[in-house]
Amino acid sequence: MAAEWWKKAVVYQIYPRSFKDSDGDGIGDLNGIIEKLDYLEELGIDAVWLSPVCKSPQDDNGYDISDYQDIDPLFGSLLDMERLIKEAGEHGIKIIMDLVLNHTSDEHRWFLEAKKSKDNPYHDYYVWRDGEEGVLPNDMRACFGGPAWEWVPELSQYYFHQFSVKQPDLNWENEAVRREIYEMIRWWMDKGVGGFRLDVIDQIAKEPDLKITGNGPRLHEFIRELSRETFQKGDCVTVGECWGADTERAKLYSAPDGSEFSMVFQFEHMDLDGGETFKWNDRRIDLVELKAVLSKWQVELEGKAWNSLYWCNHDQPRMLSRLGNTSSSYRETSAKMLAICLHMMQGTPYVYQGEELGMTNAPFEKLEDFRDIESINAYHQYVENGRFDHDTMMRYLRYKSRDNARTPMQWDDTENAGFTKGIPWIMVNPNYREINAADQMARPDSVFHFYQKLIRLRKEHEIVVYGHYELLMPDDPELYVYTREWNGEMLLVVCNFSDNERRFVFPEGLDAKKAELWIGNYPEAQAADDMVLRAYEAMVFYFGTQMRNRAEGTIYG
Ligand code: TEU
Repeated sequence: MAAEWWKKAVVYQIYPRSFKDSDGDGIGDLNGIIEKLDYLEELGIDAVWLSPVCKSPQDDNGYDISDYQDIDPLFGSLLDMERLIKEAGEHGIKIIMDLVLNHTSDEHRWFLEAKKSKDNPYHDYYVWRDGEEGVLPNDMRACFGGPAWEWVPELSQYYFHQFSVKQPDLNWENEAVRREIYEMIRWWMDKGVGGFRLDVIDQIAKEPDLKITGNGPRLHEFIRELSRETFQKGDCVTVGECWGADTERAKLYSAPDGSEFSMVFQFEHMDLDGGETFKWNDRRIDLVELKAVLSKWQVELEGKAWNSLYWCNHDQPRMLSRLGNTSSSYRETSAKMLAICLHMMQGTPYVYQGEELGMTNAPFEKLEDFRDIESINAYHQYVENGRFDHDTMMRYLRYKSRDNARTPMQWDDTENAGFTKGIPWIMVNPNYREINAADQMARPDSVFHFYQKLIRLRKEHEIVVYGHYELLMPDDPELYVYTREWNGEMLLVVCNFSDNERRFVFPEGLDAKKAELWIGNYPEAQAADDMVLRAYEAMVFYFGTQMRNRAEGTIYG
């Protein structure tokens, strides 16, 4: 396996509007991020993925870009961005930008031109269909509710949008669009950007007449051209957001020859509690299914592609509220357990802001507390068509809304969690008095220091980066146990996902006396051949000389 830098890296995701506000307008900004570079360096991360900061009317919090080559004044200026890239570099941190290439804002210059007439040179930058008012080209729906077609009376045409009406889809069939995009990316690369996260990139090769959005017929052709014309000219890390990726596709996206991306974000583990009403329910993820999915990705990609590892991002509720336990007795313990479980796997881990503090979902009370277009539209859709009553939908929103991830970063226990001196754009989670960075940085047993240690272990031991993964006890509904193996060394990772005490017997052939406890989430933990795991207990044991005989399936030391 080639030793690309990003295989050893840990990435931290920042949602800029919620990270740190430096100018008191209630919205986080680039200078706020610069203020916190010491914090990020202390955590030990190698790169920051910034959710979009380009110019945008903010209909979808920046995922609707109106100028790819400028910074939105809410966040600062191009000069601030250049300073961030430079100063982050001085802290050993690369900046990964978010490229939203499936669609632009309807306020992008290209779309404003495109709307002027059918023979405007920019018209064909977007996806249009002739039609009649009220008679839609087909019944495709947009991800944020409503039809995927919007009528433009001046042209007697509909344009296609997979997301909001303010996010018209770009027409990737048009070579001129692709060329402009490549040029823009190279411009950012020249500014010293270390990589890119590619928003819904598996939806660019759409074929609306065939009702195809994801995984379109020309998808990999487009991605290879994109990669060749841009990323391959530098040393970028690239991660594609691919809701439709299975392990077979991931092997194309993340092929070791570098012809597409470094890796992709897959969503199989995030979708395990989805269902007929999309994500709107209050189901819990089943551990046996979770283990099966994550293990499939670990095993099938080994040597053939590269995994990204994540529990949280700006589109997901907090994993601690989903799979862990947020009661005061177990919050930190279960946050650490989740961290161990993910960070000892093969792949590049992504830490979402606040995850390293054990931040939780927020106690939103009213619909007016929400800011997210998806959540608000879903409320109207499901309540107005009678599918759910108000209380049920509010319960689902509280559990699953994207806004759970978007409440401000909790820096300290002063007003607004130290996030802003102004009025925050979205409520601050009132638990900031207990959960905040200042407290955790001062406390050696905090979640923050636990993440710091896990990140350090990855840096110090190749087995964490490259070790071969194997799942043990696949059917156990409460324990997640796996091993990693590398050059005669072995790790045993044991996680109790339940609040029950659980007996755990060391796998045959592994001698507890030879186990070195690398890290655990309870004080006074100790290896024993037959042991009792406490609620949410998790441990990583290292064996210097243990080997598995693959052929016989036995372990010997
Ligand atoms: O997300 C892609 C996407 O499909 C989401 O809308 C997803 O369905 C939803 O978040 C699940 O709750 C990306 C961005 O990450 C997201 O923030 C944007 O809203 C979206 O693309 C449009 O650009």
